[in-house]
Amino acid sequence: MMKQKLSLYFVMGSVDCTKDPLAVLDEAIEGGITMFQFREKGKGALTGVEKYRLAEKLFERCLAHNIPFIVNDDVDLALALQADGVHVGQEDEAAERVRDRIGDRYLGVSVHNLNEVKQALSARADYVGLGPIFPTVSKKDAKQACGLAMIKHIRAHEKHVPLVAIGGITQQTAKQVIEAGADGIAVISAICRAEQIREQTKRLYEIVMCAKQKG
Ligand code: TZP
Ligand code: MG
Repeated sequence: MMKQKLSLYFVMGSVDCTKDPLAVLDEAIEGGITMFQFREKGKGALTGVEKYRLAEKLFERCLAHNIPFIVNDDVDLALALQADGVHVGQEDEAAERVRDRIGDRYLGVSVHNLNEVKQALSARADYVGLGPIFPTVSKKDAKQACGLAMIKHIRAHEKHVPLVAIGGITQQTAKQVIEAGADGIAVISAICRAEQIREQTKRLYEIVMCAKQKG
């Protein structure tokens, strides 16, 4: 169930978009995304009531299409909206505490190595997000790219953990990422910066699904 939802995980905030975020999300949904994360971060990011209003509208779109709506690093916002879940990084509110606050909503945790995967699992995370796999333009403070080898390493030791890979993943690399053992790909720019969002999203979806079927 979770592994299916992670197949094509779209991460986005207003800063990532060159056009209306609602239009971007609509096209991405038409293209076949299976999960969405509202990540309102970086220079020029919305805050307060503006952030809340945008989140509310994006959530509405996801609800209408049965796409899980996850909030990055803002438990209060997730609870206020009754969102489907929360995603936190290693420097954010501790995963155990987030789990206690959100009950059985989805909990995702960003990880960079096997040790962090084990910690996330003991904090009762539903999935882990591993990355950056490749260099990324979308996260200023991203750690060094860990490569496909880290996916293989984690999968060798944690056979069942729902794992989504993130960071610099494109149509050219999606297949290798799945073959290395990821259950899905999480992308910002491969969708946000696509000239034809619906078409490019559809192509990504096909690549992931095809690779997963073979695995
Ligand atoms: N965490 C690790 S890399 C990254 C995040 C949020 C950014 C991914 O964006 P892109 O454009 O798909 O490389
Ligand atoms: Mg964070």
